[in-house]
Amino acid sequence: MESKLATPSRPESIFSESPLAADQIHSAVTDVLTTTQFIDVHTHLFDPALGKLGLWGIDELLTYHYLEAELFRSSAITPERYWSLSKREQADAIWQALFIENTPLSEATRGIVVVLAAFGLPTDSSGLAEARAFFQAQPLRHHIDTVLAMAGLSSVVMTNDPLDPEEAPLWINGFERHPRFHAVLRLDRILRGWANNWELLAAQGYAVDRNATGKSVPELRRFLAEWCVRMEPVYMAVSLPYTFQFPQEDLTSKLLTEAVLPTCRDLNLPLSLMIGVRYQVNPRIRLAGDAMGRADLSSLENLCRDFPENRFLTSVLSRENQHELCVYARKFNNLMPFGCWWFLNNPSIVEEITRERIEMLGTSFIPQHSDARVLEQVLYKWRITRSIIARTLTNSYQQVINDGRAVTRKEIQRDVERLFRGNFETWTNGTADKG
Ligand code: FIX
Ligand code: ZN
Repeated sequence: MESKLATPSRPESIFSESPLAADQIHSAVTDVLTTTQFIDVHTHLFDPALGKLGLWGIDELLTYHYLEAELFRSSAITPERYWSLSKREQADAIWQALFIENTPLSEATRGIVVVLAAFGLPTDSSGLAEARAFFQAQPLRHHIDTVLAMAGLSSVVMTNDPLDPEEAPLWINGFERHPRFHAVLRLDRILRGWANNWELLAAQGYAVDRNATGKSVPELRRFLAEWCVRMEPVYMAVSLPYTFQFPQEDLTSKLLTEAVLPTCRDLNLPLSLMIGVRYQVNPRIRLAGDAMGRADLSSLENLCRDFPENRFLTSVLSRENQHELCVYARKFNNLMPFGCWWFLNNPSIVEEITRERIEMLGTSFIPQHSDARVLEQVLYKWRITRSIIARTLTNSYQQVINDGRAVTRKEIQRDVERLFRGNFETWTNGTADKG
């Protein structure tokens, strides 16, 4: 009888290739990362059929809330004065303060440099005339394909709000879907803002009330089911404050338990939880005014344990919560950590988090998402991510070679596909593309 310790026979296909030498690993990993198309599992980009909701071009790139936050640190302009400017004047002010009067060293300013350079546009000119002319000349649908190809993405996952006064009517009227934009049913207004938003559901014909009593729960389930037919989302999602507690005597817990989680189970959809925001600590700077806080992740523990039939795609905003998230993922296989979200999306932190996740979870996690709000941002967010992951994976493969096990390129290909496609496709039942 073959002893347990015997090295398992190596399936011919993966190991048919000759093993890579340690000094061949980095170029093999880099090549595989560059030639493999990823799925961007969380963005704020929009199907071109959703019109002006989709942001692109140099003025939108420069007025990104990450750069607005940095503007107010490097210029005397007040937020009130800034908001009184036109989009173009705002972009000019940010270009002047962060790219002319200062060197673009931050992750967000470097991003602009990467995008301009990628299109062969000047990165140090006094003005933006040439860049504006270039972007204005791009036919959108062709530009989308170009940008996604340059970013190495087969598709992106949107963030769609069924109660947004601008977006909801577009879905209700219907439109021809772009195959590379997947929908997500975003539930912040329902799970975090019921008191202020229940009337929006009532206006769509659902018999709900302020305290979610009476028929509210079954009506909310009907709302979710009908919007899932309309949007065909790959998952439902919500961002939650760092103070999020579950279970709790509040509407968030009630609607999660009685409506959202059962509907996710019925429709076999994962729920994405993005935990750790300190909303609007400085409302004067609007979207840039959110901050973060360390969350008590025992709420996540309770959800994963008490709802084993539900799958939780989870990202946490606090650096201090990352290790806990890995530990919980080792306890619950209905928990999939994803991305280095928002304030964590900085190269030094992405490397730290990714190394820890590989050490604790192998390849059973989703390393990154872009959170792009402007189309061309995927260019720099994925370029920076690929270079970090190349270093981190190279280090891991060289370690296993030093430990005494050979590695082949096919294995690297398999692992990279799992990290940036397979895990998400499995969790979304293959509803995301098979690019
Ligand atoms: O809740 C979210 O999806 C966050 O990503 C955004 O609200 C945030 O403003 C952002 O753009 C982060 O990168
Ligand atoms: Zn986001």
